[in-house]
Amino acid sequence: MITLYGWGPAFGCPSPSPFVMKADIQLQMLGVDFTRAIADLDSVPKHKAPYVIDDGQLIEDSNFIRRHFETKLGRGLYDGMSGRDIAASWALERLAEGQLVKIMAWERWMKDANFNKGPAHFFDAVPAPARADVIRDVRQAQAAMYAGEGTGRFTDAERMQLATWDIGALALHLGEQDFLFGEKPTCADASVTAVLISCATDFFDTPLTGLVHQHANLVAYIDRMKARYFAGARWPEMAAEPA
Ligand SMILES: N[C@@H](CCC(=O)N[C@@H](CS)C(=O)NCC(=O)O)C(=O)O
Repeated sequence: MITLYGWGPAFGCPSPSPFVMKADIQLQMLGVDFTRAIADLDSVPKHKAPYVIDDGQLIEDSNFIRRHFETKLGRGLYDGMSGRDIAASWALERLAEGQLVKIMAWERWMKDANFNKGPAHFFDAVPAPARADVIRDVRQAQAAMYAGEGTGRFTDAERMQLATWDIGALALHLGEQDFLFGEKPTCADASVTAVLISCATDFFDTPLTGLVHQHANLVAYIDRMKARYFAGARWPEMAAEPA
């Protein structure tokens, strides 16, 4: 029995977490038969989702989930790709989930209006008397983290300039193709789509939505990937929330 732990639809996206979307897509790409369940972050050492339990074995982190099943199944998401395309694939993944995702998360967590309508609800289960303090502490820790790694030191305009370059590079690479490396989806499509969906949602008030929608090819690509991988995805009701 294989279970992917994460969270289902929220914020106008198939999951509030791009990493959960990525792992979900990659498991489907690999042909893994799995079910979905709500994550309990306190139950896992890294305190992050996605994680998978495969017949009692815990695998944390989307990249290691992918590696676990590639090893187990003896087939991989790079199969058939040239070395040059594999290198480009990894670079595109890192651009999306190492850079652009930080700007997306900053928009959700650091802008009060966005936070209040979105991530604040992750804390609805915290007893009311403690909730405001918990939220304040978590957001202060997030702000310190963003300041430390640099995203928080840019002005809004600078952050959006960086996002414009990131999103523009993804649009240029995709071009007229259906998927990043041609007619069939490959590894990086999972990660890139997950982050683009997270940026493009109109649930939040952020320039990122418009930056993605400026590129008709990206909008069509997102729709294509959503129809292929999320039309039939079934999640249980949220019973635990990310922190
Ligand atoms: N590198 C991890 C990133 C996972 C991640 O950042 N997950 C977030 C949700 S998007 C999370 O669980 N955050 C909870 C926390 O940091 O406490 C992966 O690829 O799986």
